[in-house]
Parts: sequence; C-alpha cells; structure tokens
Amino acid sequence: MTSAAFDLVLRNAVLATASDTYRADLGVRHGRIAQIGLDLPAGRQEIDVGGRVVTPGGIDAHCHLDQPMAPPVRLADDFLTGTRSAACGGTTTIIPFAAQQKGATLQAAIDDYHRRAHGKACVDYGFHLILTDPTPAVLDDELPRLIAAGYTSFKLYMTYESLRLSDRQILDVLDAVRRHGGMPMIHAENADCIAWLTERLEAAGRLAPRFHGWSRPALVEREGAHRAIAMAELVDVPVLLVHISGGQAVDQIREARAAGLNINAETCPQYLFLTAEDLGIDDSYHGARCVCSPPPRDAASQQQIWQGLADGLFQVFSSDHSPFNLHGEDGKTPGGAEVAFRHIPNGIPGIETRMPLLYSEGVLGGRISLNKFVELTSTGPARAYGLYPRKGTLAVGADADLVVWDERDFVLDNAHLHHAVDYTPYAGRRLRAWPGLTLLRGQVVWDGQTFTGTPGGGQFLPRGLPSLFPIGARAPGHRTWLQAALAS
Ligand code: DUC
Ligand code: ZN
Ligand code: ZN
Repeated sequence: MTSAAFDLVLRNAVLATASDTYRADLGVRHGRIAQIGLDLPAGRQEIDVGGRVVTPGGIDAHCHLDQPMAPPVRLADDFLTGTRSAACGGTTTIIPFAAQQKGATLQAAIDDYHRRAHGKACVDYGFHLILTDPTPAVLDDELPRLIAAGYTSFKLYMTYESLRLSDRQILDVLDAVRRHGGMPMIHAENADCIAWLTERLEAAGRLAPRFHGWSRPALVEREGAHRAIAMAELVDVPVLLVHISGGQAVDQIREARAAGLNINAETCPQYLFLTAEDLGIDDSYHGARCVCSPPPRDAASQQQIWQGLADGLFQVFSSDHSPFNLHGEDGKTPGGAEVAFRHIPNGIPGIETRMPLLYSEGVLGGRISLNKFVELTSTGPARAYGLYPRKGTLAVGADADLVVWDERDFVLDNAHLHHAVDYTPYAGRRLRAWPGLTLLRGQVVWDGQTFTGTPGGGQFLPRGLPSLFPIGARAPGHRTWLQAALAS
C-alpha cells in the first residue's frame, strides 16, 4: 500500500498572497504547507474548493480578551469564546494584550495571561505587553529577557488614567526598545484635553453617550500622534500608531513618512463602517454600543482611512475587539444603570467581523485589491510583530492557516456570530462574503456552518523582531539628535 503524499490537499484554489493571485493546489503535511503546484498527488484528505479564493489565515494583532476590569464590569469574551469567534471569521492567530499591573513585573502579567489562555485558546496566539510601570528594572532587566523569550511588542498609552505614561516615561521605553529591539505600539490621544473637555461637558449636563465623541475630537488624536512621532524621531526608533481613526492623524503620519521616519500605523473596522452618528443623534443611550476610543468620526474621515488602506499608509488592520455586553450589569450599563459617557466601558466587539467586512466592502466593493486585503489582515501584522514567514503568507514551510472564501450576500445579525457578546455594532449591514472554511495548521476549525476547532488547540507563538520593510530611509551615517549633541 502506498502512503499518501500529503495529509490534506486543497484542490482548484485561487491562492492569494500579499503579492500574487494564481490558480494552484496546495498540499499540507504535518500542519505546514508542503507543496504548492498544479495537479498535486493525492492527499489522505482532499478538499476541492472549486475555484474559490484562498487567503492566509487572518492575524488579529489588536484584541482584548479576559483582561481584568474593575467589577462589575468585565470583558464578555475569554480565550475560548473570543478565539472561537476569531476562527469562524477567518482569523487563525491573535495577539491580545497582557497588562502589567502597577508595581508588578511584566513576568507576572505574562504568567497570568498564559493561565487565562491555557486549555481555552482555539487559535494560535502571542501576547503584546501593556507597559504601565516602566521602572529601570523593567526596562533594563525584564524587557531584554522577555524580547528574547518572544514577547517583542509593547503597548504604551498616552491616555486612560490607570494606564497612561508621561512623555518622559515614553521616551525611556522608546530608548530601551532602541537598545533591545521590538515594536512600541502607541495609543495616541491627549489625556489632558480629554479630561478638560469631559469636565466641562459634565458640568453642563451633557452626559449622553454621544458626548463621548465630543470629548475626544480628532485634534486630540492629531496632537497625540504628532507628539508620539516627535518622540520616536528624537529617540530614532520605529513605532506603530494603533487604531488611527481619521484624517488629521493620517496627515501626521504622511508627513512623518515624507520626512523619512519609520512610522507604522494600524486602523480598525469601526473607522470605516461607523461614524459619530452611531454614538447617537439624540441623547438616547443606544449609542453606548458604539462607544470606543478613539471614537468613530465622519464620512470624510472614513474616506481618508480607505485611502490610507489602499495606498500603503496602514500596515495593519485589526479589530480592537474589546467586548462588553449591551445589557446586564457587567457591560455598557455598569451595575445595571445608564451612566454618564465617561463611565461607559470603552470598546466594541469585532474579532469575527473584521475580515468579512473588509473583504465585502474593500475587495468586492472595489476599494482595495485582494492582495492588499491579505497584506493588511495577515502579512503586515505578521511582519510587524515577528511572526513572518511562519504566519502571514502561503509559502512552502509556512503554517497551513487558510481561509476559503464564500462570496454570498446576506444581512448580518448577532445570532450569526460566535462571540459571547449580546450585540454587534454591524447588525443589519449587508455582507457579500464570509469564510466557507477556516483551517488552523491544516485542521478545519470552521466549516462554514459550525465551529469545529478545539479549546486548547491553539498554540502559544513566541515571536521574533519586526520584519517590516523600513518605510523611511535614513541617510547613511545618520546620527540621532542625542548622538550629534554629545559629539558637538
Ligand atoms: N480603546 C482602547 O484603546 N482599547 C480598548 C477599546 C477601546 O475603545
Ligand atoms: Zn488603545
Ligand atoms: Zn485596544
């Protein structure tokens, strides 16, 4: 008896990577892509995909799962429900956040989040670290050790009282990253402007959810982005600005790139598909369902974000899945009450809808190419966060993380989704595509109807250093401001 050449062959596929689209069969052995070609020999399992598009599994590089909150508020998704939802929407790798508690080590955060993910995660995962307490011990001792152990990205907040760093602390973190490598991710909003506006709105009795948007105008993000870029320039490190919401911040990034700086950027579905009107056109509490930060903007901003996706401004398209229930006491009505906008938990669900929304409106809507879709949802995040080429592409030796796309029209309803959240902000939207199959390392985890993955079947991914192509090119012999000052 001859043994099959492959564990699995996907036949008659249109394979799409960030650079190419072509017809081929794809053979999988031991969870990895073993061969791509025409008329491959038989596999033990055969799937004829009938000419459908096959892309690399999605990488959602910005999502929040099981992150501790002040009771009674809690995130609705843990690592089981969140990764189940991810798989059903075509995402096979996630990078959620492990948040350092002030006064505690980074290692304690990592240990905690490994416990949370263990036995539950149904797709592969790594962890970004949220740095809230960058002491010398953390920066000089822990950080290099953790980078070597595969935790190579760090989120820094300029806002949120419990999380924010001062500019001085941000400079210290950027300097440590310059010495040891890694990717700083910056949440860029001006905290004092937000606090000042919030106090004045509250004093005037403007408490409804829609004032969340009024309290965080685009200029607050523009200023934060400008300051983050200036600090990155001073220290001379690449950074990645997360969840960019509109044109003013986009302009800051364009200007920085034109000056040769290595500034990377991420955006999210809420900045393409929601506007400030979704926070409410009157004082109804319904808008609480779309409260997130930065807030959704206007139609002109949506167009600038689409433009940035199409022309290479953005490297990463993530969900910022931060799931709170609309009803009950643990979510958008904390303790069961309608509260002033400043107390509404920030965040919306989106881990499952991220890829189908962009495929439907971006690819099938003619706004971005199929290859750009792959770059934004998979290859770019893999490069930015040290997963490439094991993840993020269709190539021999890469993990066989695959999405087979069904193109069909339907109206989205929360009942279609597999998260543990009681709503989706995209209910009622017409979609034109959804994954017909998702495979994680060669195993079907979503068959188009049913989740078929395994809790605990996801593997932890230690990550390498970023491998994005440098965007800005510094002149040879370039010196930082500090080096020039010391040499003067
Ligand atoms: N904003 C964030 O920065 N993170 C989670 C959700 C949100 O709205
Ligand atoms: Zn953020
Ligand atoms: Zn976030």
